[in-house]
Amino acid sequence: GRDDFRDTGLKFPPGFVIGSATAAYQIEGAVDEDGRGPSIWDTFSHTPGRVWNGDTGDVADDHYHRWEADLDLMQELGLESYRFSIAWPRIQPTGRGPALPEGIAFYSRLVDGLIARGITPIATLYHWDLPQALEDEGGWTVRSTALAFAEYARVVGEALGDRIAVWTTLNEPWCSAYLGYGSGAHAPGIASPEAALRAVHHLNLAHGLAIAALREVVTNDPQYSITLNLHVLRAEAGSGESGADAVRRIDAIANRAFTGPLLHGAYPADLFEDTASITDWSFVLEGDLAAINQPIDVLGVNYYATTLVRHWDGVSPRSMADGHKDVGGSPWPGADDVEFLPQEGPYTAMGWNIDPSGLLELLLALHEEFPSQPLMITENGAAFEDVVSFDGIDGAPRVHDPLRVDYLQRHFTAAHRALAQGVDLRGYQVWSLLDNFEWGYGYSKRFGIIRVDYDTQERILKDSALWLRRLIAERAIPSPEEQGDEGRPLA
Ligand code: GBH
Repeated sequence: GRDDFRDTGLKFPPGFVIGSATAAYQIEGAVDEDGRGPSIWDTFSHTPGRVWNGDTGDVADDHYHRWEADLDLMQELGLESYRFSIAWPRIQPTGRGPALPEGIAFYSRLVDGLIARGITPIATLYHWDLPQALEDEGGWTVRSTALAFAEYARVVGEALGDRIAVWTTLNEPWCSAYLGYGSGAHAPGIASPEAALRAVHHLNLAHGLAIAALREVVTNDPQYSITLNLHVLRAEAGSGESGADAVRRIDAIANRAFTGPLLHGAYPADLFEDTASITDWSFVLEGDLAAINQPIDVLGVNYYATTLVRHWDGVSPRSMADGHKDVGGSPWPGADDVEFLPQEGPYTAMGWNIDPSGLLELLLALHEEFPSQPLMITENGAAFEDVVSFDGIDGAPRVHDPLRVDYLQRHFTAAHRALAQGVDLRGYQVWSLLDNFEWGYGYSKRFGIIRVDYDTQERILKDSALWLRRLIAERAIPSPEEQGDEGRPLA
């Protein structure tokens, strides 16, 4: 029906690239190998009390050693693209200096392996694993980190710049700035509104400088991009003007703080006003906005859930039901009088509400604000409490994950409706290929379409992986009942 987003049979056009995504620290493991330096996530995860159960990325999915078998799984699923990230500390262990040959070699093999299997490589330069040595100099709160990032982009571009189809500079700078330096829920675990806003700007600057550096060294004709987690904001029903103002406030800090400089060439004036008691933004130097405002070929969009807000009266206990752990700081500098409300279910295992209409709304809004800007869904997916059953061929282990299949079907439907309404949407990367290290939640949350047994490192294709294989093969949304029964364990 039209309302539940459970359409089937919808065809995706040729050129709409369907694949899956991961990030280095979440899957690679091998943190002490081949000269890799420590990152802020090594430090953070090894600090007691920071990550659920004391989990770390030390081993993760052991993808650093199992990359070839993982590429074979991607091929078996027929993935058209694979979005992965490059670990900065494997390339420059201290964040500066020449590229480490072993680090380059790993990603070079990976990229060659993708191309040999007909899979388009989408490379993200930064998915949160800042070299610890740069954090020791101030991390994203200081300008020198943005300059170092441009040098890192250059050395990676020199090595891989003949083979990458899409370069993404940063993954979700919102998380790096506001969870890393504002709330402290993510590495480096700092809780300072001023630090968070400084980080916003230096991340934006890093993006712009990195694109310029890449353009100087790459030899093929790639697409350049950045991936944002834009918030789809809704005001509490009946909250009137104060609700609308709460939306405006969060929209400024969460969304327009990035799309403003990146795509319009300016920070929004209301952001400066809302945060005036925290900073005068004097770290924005002359020329920075021109450097940031590089044309990009595709804007990456990560979408999981919507956000519901209202104005807080300052008296009643303030609700922060936004899925964030209470870690002391706020990820919303300058918005202490906004409340985040619980939303209508159903929910994923993260507690996030499932609402594919939010994805459609986001794509349509972006298309309206930036009509000539191509878009790509660089992450969408869900964690659920998966159960392994032994009802495959010869009692082989299977994972029946109908909730994930339903989640994906409904969000692919939203994407298709956006296409049908004229949005220039270029593709869809499902988060995630493998169960992996879910940041502050450690291994307690499973987002994979492939199950990982963390004792044996065995991979099992979940029903959702088989469903995606069918979608790609037919270029149409299959119904959940049409998944087939081909699941089997793979070593
Ligand atoms: C992405 O972060 C990351 O890129 C990826 O590494 C990660 O594994 C994946 O998603 C799953 O978490 O809090 O209810 O208002 C997403 C982080 C999740 C932060 C959604 C904002 C808003 C929903 N974002 N969250 S809610």
